[in-house]
Amino acid sequence: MVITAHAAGKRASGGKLSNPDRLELYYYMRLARECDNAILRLYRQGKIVGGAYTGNGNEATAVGSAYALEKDDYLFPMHRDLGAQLVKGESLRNIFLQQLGRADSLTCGRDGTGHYADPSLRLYGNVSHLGAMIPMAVGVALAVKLRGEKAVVMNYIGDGGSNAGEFHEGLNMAAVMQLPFVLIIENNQFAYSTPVRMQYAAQKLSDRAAGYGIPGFTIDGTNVSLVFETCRKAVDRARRGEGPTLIESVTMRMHGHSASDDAAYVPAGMIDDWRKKDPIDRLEKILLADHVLDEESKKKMESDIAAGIDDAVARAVESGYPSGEDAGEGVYAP
Ligand SMILES: Cc1ncc(C[n+]2csc(CCOP(=O)(O)OP(=O)(O)O)c2C)c(N)n1
Ligand SMILES: [Mg+2]
Repeated sequence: MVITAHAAGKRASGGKLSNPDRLELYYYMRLARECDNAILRLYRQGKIVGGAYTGNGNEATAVGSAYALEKDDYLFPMHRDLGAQLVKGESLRNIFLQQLGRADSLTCGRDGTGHYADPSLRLYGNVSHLGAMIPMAVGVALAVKLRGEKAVVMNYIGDGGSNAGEFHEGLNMAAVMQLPFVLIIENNQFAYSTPVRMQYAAQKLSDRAAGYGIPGFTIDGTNVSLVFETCRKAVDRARRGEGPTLIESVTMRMHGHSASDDAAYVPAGMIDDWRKKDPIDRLEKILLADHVLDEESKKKMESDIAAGIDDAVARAVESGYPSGEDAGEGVYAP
């Protein structure tokens, strides 16, 4: 199965998902989940530097949204969006070097998790302070417009992060200046231990869009085709110069906030209920029924994914940490 031949820019022409597109979406969702599982294993082995955060349950949102982007578009992912980074072209090598804090990583071992940028892919990984990335990403959208580029900026925020003040400042500016910006709220029912009913009084987070004079949508974030189609329309609109769109993608955070959180505060049965809507299982059932996937090609894909991850992990484990002097370089102002 040749997945990588289906490169960015050749996807879903005419805004429609072909069978190879759907197979590729499935591949990236599985790849993201297996990367997350590998990160959790490394965390339990004491090899991860810092915390470990997974996007389990968020794969359709992360993968389906980034799939709507072209090569020259900008991606500003949050901590559940490994799938979006993979779609944008980030390598397993870079991902595991970064998670393991190695000198050869994109941050030269000076930071862990998703706090890194890969300018060669126009990918700018998450700013830890919730909300702070939105005005930054909007600033890039402004630069794109001033330079007359045709690129679009896609940015993500959690349900919790969407209540930070910068959400308003950023989105308002993007709307008033008609910037090529798409903001996706990943509503995964919790912000750490705080359930959504204690976070906002609105019925839907997309209702906020009306206050900015922009389109807003609330969608089932476990349906990857729907996520893609909604995001593609928003991306096309942004590229035409018609301004931003707000998309609330409704999912469930299937793991604790991080690997150190057992999520004991999640009501009994809630995880089991959401597991019935697992985004990967949902697409798998459809692809099997449509004969786009069969058991043999599924097994081959699984073993290819496992081999790719094992290789990237082994190579990252073998590579060195930065020296003490180098680890602090650029971290503190002189
Ligand atoms: C301004 C700010 N406050 C608090 C934190 C600590 N913190 C990091 S992630 C998080 C929860 C975020 O919840 P949400 O935005 O819903 O995203 P999720 O983790 O659920 O995907 C908190 C409180 C932070 N990073 N920045
Ligand atoms: Mg959340």
